Amino acid sequence: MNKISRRHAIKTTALAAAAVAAAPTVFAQPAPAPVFTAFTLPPLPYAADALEPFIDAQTMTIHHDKHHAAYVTNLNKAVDQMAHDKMPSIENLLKDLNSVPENVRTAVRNHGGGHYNHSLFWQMMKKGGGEPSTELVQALAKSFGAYSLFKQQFTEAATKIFGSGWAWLVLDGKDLKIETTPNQDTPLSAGKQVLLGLDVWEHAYYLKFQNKRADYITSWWNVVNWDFVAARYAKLKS
Ligand code: MN3
Repeated sequence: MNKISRRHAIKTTALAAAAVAAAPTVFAQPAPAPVFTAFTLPPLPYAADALEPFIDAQTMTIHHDKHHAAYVTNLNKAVDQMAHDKMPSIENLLKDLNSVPENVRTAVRNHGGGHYNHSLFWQMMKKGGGEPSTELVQALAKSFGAYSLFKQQFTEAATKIFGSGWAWLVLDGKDLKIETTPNQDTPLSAGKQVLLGLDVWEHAYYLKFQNKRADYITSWWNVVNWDFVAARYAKLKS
């Protein structure tokens, strides 16, 4: 091969190779954006119909599979804009919202709060409910006058929440208190530990109870997982 034809051959080969390399990109689909999954949806700790007839299966399914799932998805979208290598736990994100970058702080507050509150809420209920431990009954009596008065005051607080929010039994230092928060705000962001919480967003009861929040609350007392509450109290009070 003389010099010119060799150069031509090299050029032709190079062009062909470039064409082959370029060809797939003509038909390639854009790669989907990577899905960031720092946080995942925990499964319900029981079957969706386990709390029937007090909380219906359809509400549980939609509440967990759609509402809670959406909080997780939107929380992941928000924190995807933060440094991935030192992602705090959900507890630490919510405990110190001021340290969350301002551009995602509201999203973390809303969706992170939604994820955290619901993750606890599923565990705060169980089939068969039960009664608080003796230790917890005594602690509730000391703070609220009697266990029955605690239930009465908690019910009243939950009933009176205007719009969407939560009623809580919290541990504030060593004190038991009843509090409410709007939206998905969590007492953890105010330095308090949650022992028991009740979701009074309409999505938690509307299918079965429609506008009758009071009936939902009355029904919910039958499925409170007092073992879980007592275990949290024992762990967090010290
Ligand atoms: Mn909810």
